[in-house]
Amino acid sequence: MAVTLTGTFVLHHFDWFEALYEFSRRYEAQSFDDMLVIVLFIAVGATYFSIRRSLDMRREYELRLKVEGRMETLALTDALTGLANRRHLYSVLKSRLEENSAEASPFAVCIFDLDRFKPINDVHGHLVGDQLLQQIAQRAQGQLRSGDMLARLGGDEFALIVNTRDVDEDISGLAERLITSLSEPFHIDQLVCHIGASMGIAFAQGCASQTPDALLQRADLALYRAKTEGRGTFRFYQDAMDAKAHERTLIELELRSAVEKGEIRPYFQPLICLRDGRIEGYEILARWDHPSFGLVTPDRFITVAEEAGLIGDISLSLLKQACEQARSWPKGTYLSLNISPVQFRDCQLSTKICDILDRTGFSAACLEIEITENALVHDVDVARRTLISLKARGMTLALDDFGTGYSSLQHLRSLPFDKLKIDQSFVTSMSESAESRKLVKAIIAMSHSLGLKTTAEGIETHAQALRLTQMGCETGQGYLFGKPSPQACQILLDGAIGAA
Ligand code: G
Ligand code: G
Ligand code: MN
Repeated sequence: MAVTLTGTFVLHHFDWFEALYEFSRRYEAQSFDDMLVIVLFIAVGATYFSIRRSLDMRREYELRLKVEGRMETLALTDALTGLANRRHLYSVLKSRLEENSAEASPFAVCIFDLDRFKPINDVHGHLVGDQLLQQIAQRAQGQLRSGDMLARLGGDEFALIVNTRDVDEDISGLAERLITSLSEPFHIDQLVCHIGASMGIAFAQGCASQTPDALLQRADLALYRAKTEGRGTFRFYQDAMDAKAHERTLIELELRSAVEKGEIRPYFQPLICLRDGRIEGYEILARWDHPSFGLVTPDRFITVAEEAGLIGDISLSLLKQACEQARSWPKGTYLSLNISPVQFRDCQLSTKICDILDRTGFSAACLEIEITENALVHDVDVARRTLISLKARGMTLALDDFGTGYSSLQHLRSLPFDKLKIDQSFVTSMSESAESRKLVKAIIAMSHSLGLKTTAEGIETHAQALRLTQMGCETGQGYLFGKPSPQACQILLDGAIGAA
């Protein structure tokens, strides 16, 4: 039946009836049966080809669907780990935030990033780094509850959508579990890698602007806090962090023009010879005299300046101003300048400092450079090169805040330091703790045996000054002798040290 119908349709549609008539006239001699066989043959053929064509089209369509689906999956997947990527996370966050708030199930976003991943990648190569990231993804995935979503944002940064039972469910347990599991060693071939993770957490509920960006930014702020407060830990977002980030942005904006306007000025804190109470020099301490913020202390702007790449200019500007002011000081009075670890990356540092000394006529022999221990941690070879170059030009080198950072005694022996500044935390605790007194005594003895002089920071009482003098400490600094001030105080401090 179908064959007949199709045959009739084809014959009609393509005017083959006429052709057939012509054909039958021409071949009247042939029998009707033969004709019918031919017609049927044509109909069957046409049917066969149309079915085949429609099957082909259907296969092509399915293939296209499959390829499109695969491309969509690829676009939402991180190729290395197979986790969701940033785009996927965004779209999930967006749709969850758009859910009607009454029905929406509460959730939190965690961002974590790895501690000590970069050195492994740098030292052992990207292949090892890639394998490590894959193992991390697997291990982190193993800590999640079903329905939670793990994504890789890029590099060593991951994000997590955690479903919470109620708006203020405590998810510290999960955060702790995850961080602990990532701090267990990873094995890659023969290699054992120790890394760790820091995490920032923000709850979707209570986030005023309900956008993925706002939520991720909150988790990021909390992560930043976790990292600055010791790594290997987690922090929940708090509104105060937003205010702090806002202040930071404001400070960075203002800081750029502050150097040119001369708003960052040197303050001077006296360094006292403990033997005779005379001022031997001054530490240069930065102060920002801002027209509306007032006097800004370095703890609020030095880190910003370091991150914004402004610390080099600030430091050199302070040195220039200080050298100019020092022209009227007694000969031989020295200046002590703090150099940030960031400045060590500038291989022109010692040349730039010498240019200022030449221009202002200040002697290199009267310039002391203070470096914190952390400057030596990042790249001790770069630090060594700069230190040797500064020393070769006649400057003195002091290791600042000794005892608070990560330096090893090896650094003290192998780098050309002249002086060690004992951190004020030791000096402060000397009065109550016999242990601290022993420690300070040991530090001074060790410095002397290495041929280094010592300065004690944060001296506030006569008793401290006296004790340090008896222990053989050469130089003292602290509120007892003078706070940082915009003018160098040219007074003799006879008697300040009491019985010394
Ligand atoms: O000045 P204060 O007295 O508040 O100093 C706080 C901290 O800021 C100290 O650790 C000091 O070393 C640092 N600091 C002060 N001035 C400078 C500077 O010019 N450069 C750098 N790198 N650190 C500074
Ligand atoms: O560069 P350094 O970290 O050493 O800077 C010295 C810091 O110690 C500055 O912030 C300075 O204002 C502060 N300071 C200096 N003397 C004293 C002191 O006697 N007591 C206290 N509490 N702080 C001091
Ligand atoms: Mn200092």
